[in-house]
Amino acid sequence: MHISLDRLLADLHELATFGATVDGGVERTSFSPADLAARQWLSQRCDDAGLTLRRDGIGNLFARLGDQPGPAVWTGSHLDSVPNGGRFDGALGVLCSLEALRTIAESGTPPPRPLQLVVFADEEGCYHHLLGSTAVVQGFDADILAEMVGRDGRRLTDALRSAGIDPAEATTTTVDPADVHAFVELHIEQGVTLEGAGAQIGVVESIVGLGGGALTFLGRADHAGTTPMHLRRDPMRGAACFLSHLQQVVAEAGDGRSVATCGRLAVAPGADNIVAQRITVFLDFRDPDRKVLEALEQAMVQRARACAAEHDVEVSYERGSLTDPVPLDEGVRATIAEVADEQGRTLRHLPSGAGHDSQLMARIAPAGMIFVPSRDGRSHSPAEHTAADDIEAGANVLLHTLLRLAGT
Ligand code: HGY
Ligand code: MN
Ligand code: MN
Repeated sequence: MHISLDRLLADLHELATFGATVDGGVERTSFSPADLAARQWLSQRCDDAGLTLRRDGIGNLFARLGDQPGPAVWTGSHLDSVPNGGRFDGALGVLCSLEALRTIAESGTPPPRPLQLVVFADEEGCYHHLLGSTAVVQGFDADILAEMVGRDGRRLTDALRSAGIDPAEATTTTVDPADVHAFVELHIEQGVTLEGAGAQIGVVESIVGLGGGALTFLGRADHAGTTPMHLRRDPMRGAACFLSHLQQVVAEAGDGRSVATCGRLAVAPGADNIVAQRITVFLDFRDPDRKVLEALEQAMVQRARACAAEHDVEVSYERGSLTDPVPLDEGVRATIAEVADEQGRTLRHLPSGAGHDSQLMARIAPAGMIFVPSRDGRSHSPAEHTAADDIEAGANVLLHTLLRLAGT
């Protein structure tokens, strides 16, 4: 049994039209019109394939194949993208999962266990890092959900309503672990290891821990022309001081595998001719070891405090989320490696420096990931690309991994 590459590539091409950007990427931020349209299209494709559809209260989509009793083998990824992202991140995993389930359905020989495709909401953290899979695994209280505001300033509750979801449903999303036999996610590597090793299949060993938080430097709004430099309490100076030291903080507080960046700033009131009152520095920091991650977070906050004092402004810190690093399941990894080997694919075992929904699913079920190569390691950019023969290799390894986990 093998997938239909033509059909899979046609789906990939069509999906990339939702939120298409001029330079060949996609912009499908969570619950945007493009994201909602893509989810609608995907639901229709699942319906066409005879899968049974369900949506939960945070917007996760589920498409089930087979009504055999007992826990299902889950597979899937996400459809939302980062701003100005690529057409493969998340989308490839969803479509390879759909193609695998469609191929199994068409074979007419259902495996002993049911299978379920899942499309997780807001994996890219517009509202919360790995929102949908966190909701499946641990859930959110109503007051936490009510406070969530996206990068675009929209409240999550309003975004859910725009998707036709009653926010009250968003507090009842957790799944009984007994319903999940195993979880497998196919994803682009978003790094250079596979390409460098000439390997087509990556068997992911572990997923990095990732933290998000916001440092807010507070000064005093003043006239940009008439206020003498020595009288200013300009928060931009504190933020600039912190950012200029960030690389050194990571080198000193990290363990050589740590990374941190600021990909987004917010300035208020935000006019060229006003000395800013407030600037928020949004942080993304990662390490495979939770203790190092927390030490790095502390070191960044300390450095920010020193910079604020040096520049006569104040600073506060608010942690957004801290998602644990996880080892992936030995058994699922062995199955992926066996299947790849039987299919004559070159493989490589490697850790993931990107966060994935699998790191939440690993908390409730044996979870594994299949990586396929990224050209030049590029991702979170329209330059994202994976070659068709690597897509075919990955999708067939996924298909037979799912069949084996489903008891065939
Ligand atoms: O940020 C990440 O690692 C993932 O793309 N959400
Ligand atoms: Mn991503
Ligand atoms: Mn992703």
